[in-house]
Parts: sequence; C-alpha cells; structure tokens
Amino acid sequence: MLEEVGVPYEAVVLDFATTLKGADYHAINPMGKVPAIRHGDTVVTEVAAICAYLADAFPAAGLAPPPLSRERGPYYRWLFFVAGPLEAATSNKALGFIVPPERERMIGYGRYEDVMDALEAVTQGARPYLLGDQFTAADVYVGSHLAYGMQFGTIEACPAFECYCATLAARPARQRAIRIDDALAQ
Ligand SMILES: N[C@@H](CCC(=O)N[C@@H](CS)C(=O)NCC(=O)O)C(=O)O
Repeated sequence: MLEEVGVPYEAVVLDFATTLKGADYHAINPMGKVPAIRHGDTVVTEVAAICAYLADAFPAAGLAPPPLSRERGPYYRWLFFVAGPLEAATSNKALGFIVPPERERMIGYGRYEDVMDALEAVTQGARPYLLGDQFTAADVYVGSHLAYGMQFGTIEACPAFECYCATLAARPARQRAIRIDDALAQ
C-alpha cells in the first residue's frame, strides 16, 4: 500500500520476540502486533484501516473512490469483508476449528465455503479490479489476502483468484514491495 501511495516513508523493522513486545511498541499498538503506521501524530493499526486511511490521506494517488461516490459502498464492503469474515474463516480453518453446522448462525462468516464463494464471485466479476477500471486500496487488501492465502495453503486456488491476483502481481508497486520484503528477509 505504501508503494502504491508513492510518497517517501521510513520502515521500522521490529523483532517478534523483543521489540514487538516491548513498551515502546505497545505505546503504539497495545496488541503488540504489526503493522502500524505513524503519520504525523496519527497512529493507525489494522491493515484494512491503514489501507483506507492512506488512500484518503494521499488522494493524489487515486486509491479510493471519491468520498461521496456510490462506489464507496463496494469499496468498504470488500475491505471489511476481508478484515472480518475472510480473516476469521481462514484462521479457524488453518487451526482446525470447525464450526458445528447448528452454530453457523452465530458466526459472522457462517461457513468457510460461503466466504470463498462470495470472493470467487466478486473476483470473477473484476474488470479488472473490484471497482472496474479504478485500482483501489480494496484491491491491495483483498488481493494480498488471496495471494498470501493461496501461497500458504489457507485459501484454495481457483481460476478467478489466480486471474485477479495475476493482474495485481503485474503492478510495479507490488513488484517493488516484494523486492523490499525479500531483501529484508535475507
Ligand atoms: N488485525 C491485525 C492483525 C495483525 C497480525 O496478525 N499481525 C501478525 C503478523 S505476523 C503479528 O504481528 N504477529 C506477531 C505476534 O502476535 O506476536 C491487522 O489487521 O493488522
């Protein structure tokens, strides 16, 4: 997302066992989890919120539909869908937590299969992005979850996911971000 925004930023790399759990970082995110961003005095945590915040804070990058546009509907819909139902469904599946059928009504995502079907339908309809021609922060977030999930086996690949993710993978910002991550991982 930061690469898509295209403004200079400083990355602070934390260590899982030490600095991530230290007092300095807990003052930023009491959850002791990454990522978090600081923009002036504003701190934002939660990836979906960070993406939405950055898109609004840097409108020149064109990463969100205009505030009063009806396109804000699907834009928020898919950001929140992934932060809630998809994240919970894939985490539970990866850990082997099975929701008994008679309790599906009390779980926000209901059934893992329904979450996947909803995402398959929306990615199948992407032209080529979720909102049509305009690439937005929702594509950054939805696409990252799908690509990561397929890579690590928490999401089963299907042609619609693969085609949508291939479009996103071709973006120069995405390629720069991968190079930055890979360099950090060495
Ligand atoms: N709800 C958070 C989840 C963040 C998250 O899962 N962070 C993991 C990334 S590996 C983390 O920091 N884990 C380290 C830990 O909990 O110690 C978000 O959307 O940003």
